[in-house]
Parts: sequence; structure tokens; C-alpha cells
Amino acid sequence: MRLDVVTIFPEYLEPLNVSLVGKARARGRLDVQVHDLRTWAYDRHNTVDDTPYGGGPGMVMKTEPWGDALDTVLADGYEQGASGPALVVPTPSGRPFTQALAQELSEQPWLIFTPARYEGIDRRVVDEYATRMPVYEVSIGDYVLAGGEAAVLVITEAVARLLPGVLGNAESHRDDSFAPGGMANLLEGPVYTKPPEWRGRGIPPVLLSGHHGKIARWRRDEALRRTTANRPDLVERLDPGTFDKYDREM
Ligand code: 6GU
Repeated sequence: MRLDVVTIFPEYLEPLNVSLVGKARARGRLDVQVHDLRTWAYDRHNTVDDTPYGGGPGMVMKTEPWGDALDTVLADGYEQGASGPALVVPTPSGRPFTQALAQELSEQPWLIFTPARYEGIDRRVVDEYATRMPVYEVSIGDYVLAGGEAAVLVITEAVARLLPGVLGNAESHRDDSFAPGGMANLLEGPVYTKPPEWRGRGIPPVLLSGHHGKIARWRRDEALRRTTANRPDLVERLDPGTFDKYDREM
């Protein structure tokens, strides 16, 4: 998969060099290119924003630097053999970023991220590129960030770990909170490792029992308990058919 990020803060994307995403790059599963939007500013002050039409507070990012940047990134990518670009526009007005959307994005061969500062990008930029490629306007939650760069890091990490060969153990996202299938739509319960006693605290005995059926039952109970406490909205939306007789006794 190829990822391009166009930003006025390239150094904000440094974390893409470390941890899981960094390893995916080192293994050749990800080709990440970060570009400085100001490369495509056209005045001596490197201006990329201007006052909004219609008035109001804040500044709007200008069409021309974004258009020139995206044209160049697209031309370079195609020249290097990439195809099937999709634009990912982080914005608090976007659709919610979910595990399902992470899965959909992980199936794309080429993602181009356009994190904006200020009040966002002149609408004509998205409208223009939407005639040529899929555009995903994505929000990572109901709060306002100063810019989309942190959202790019979030989206990239969620997407990269779904790429084949990136996670050490392909099983390890099967039971993820929010993963489809398995413990569908339940949050994961608590986990434990050695030592068996720490500051007077032990391990739930069932986990030491070796009884796989009982352990699975306990994990499901804990998942239901945690989901009910932290995300009652998720419990509300569960298919009633997914509850078994033991769930109902809880
Ligand atoms: Cl993607 N961008 C900004 N600026 N704020 C956000 C967001 C994105 N998602 C939630 N809040």
C-alpha cells in the first residue's frame, strides 16, 4: 500500500517512522511519502491560507497550493507505478472513523491524506478531486483537534495493522474490540500475565483452570460487563440473537 500525506507540519508525521507503521515500512508493506504543502505555495510568504468568503472567524486553506500539491503527488505516484488513488480528508465534519472503515481503507492500494489546519480547505478542492477518485471525509471522534495530522496518525495505525503480514500473529485482531465476528461488537475484558500474585492481587482462578470452555465463558461475561459499563450504546445495538441463555442470566 502507498500512503501520501500533504501537510504544513511534516515533522508532525515523524511517528510514522516508528513502531508498527515503521516496521510495515521497513518490511516493504507500506510506502509512506510525507510532503510539505508549502512547497506549492506561490508567494514569498509561503501563504497557504486566506480569509473566508462570507466573513467569520479563522482562515481557510487556499485552493491553488492544495491543487498543485495533489496534482504533483498523483503524477509522481502514477510514475512510480501506483494506481487506484483515494483521497482521505480528515475533518471533524467527516463520517465517523470505525473499524469497518479502517478495513475498507486497508483494501485500497493508495491513500492520499490531506490534513488541514485553520478552518479547513476551500471546498472546491474536495469537489474537484471527487470527480476523479473516491474521497473519504473522516472524523476520528466528537471533539475538535487543531489540525488533521493527529487524525492521520490514528487512521494510519488502524489501517496498517490490518495489512497482511504486518501484525506478527494474524489471529491477534480476530478478538479485537469492534472486530466483526467472534465477540462481535463487545469490548475486550481484562487480561493478565505472570506473576500469579502481585501486591496481594491474584489472577481470576478460572484462567488457571485449563478449562477452555469455562475460560471462554468467563471472557464473554467480562466483555459483556465492560461493554455495559463503558458503552451501553453498543449493547443497545447488539442483535438480540447474539445473546445466549448465560448472557441473559447476567
Ligand atoms: Cl479528522 N480533524 C480535526 N481537526 N478535528 C477532529 C477530527 C479531525 N476528528 C475529530 N476531531
